[in-house]
Amino acid sequence: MSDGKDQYIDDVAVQETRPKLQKPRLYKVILLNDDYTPMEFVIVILERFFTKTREEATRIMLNVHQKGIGVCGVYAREIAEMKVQQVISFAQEAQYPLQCTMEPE
Ligand code: TYC
Repeated sequence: MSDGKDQYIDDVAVQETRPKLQKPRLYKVILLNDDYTPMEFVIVILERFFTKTREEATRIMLNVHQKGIGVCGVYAREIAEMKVQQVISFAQEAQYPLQCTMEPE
């Protein structure tokens, strides 16, 4: 199919490459503080679902504990959605009120 942009070289149609697709938006996965979820439980979540070292996980957890909110990682939309669900399910199973959400970067 011709869009009028084909070039003809030796009677062969050479189509221009398509314009590059936009890069997918990235999303911050955000953890919220509460008074009931144990610190150790939050650290385990950060290690298990966000592949943080114990030191990084402790730092992020304490930051959320002190500031009320904090970023666990930045991902493409589908990955961020999956991580939010994993955290919420894991916390629900343990009957902790931990909240996790996401927002575009
Ligand atoms: N504030 C909780 C406590 O004192 C710990 C905590 C940290 C809970 C981070 C949630 O996202 C959170 N046990």
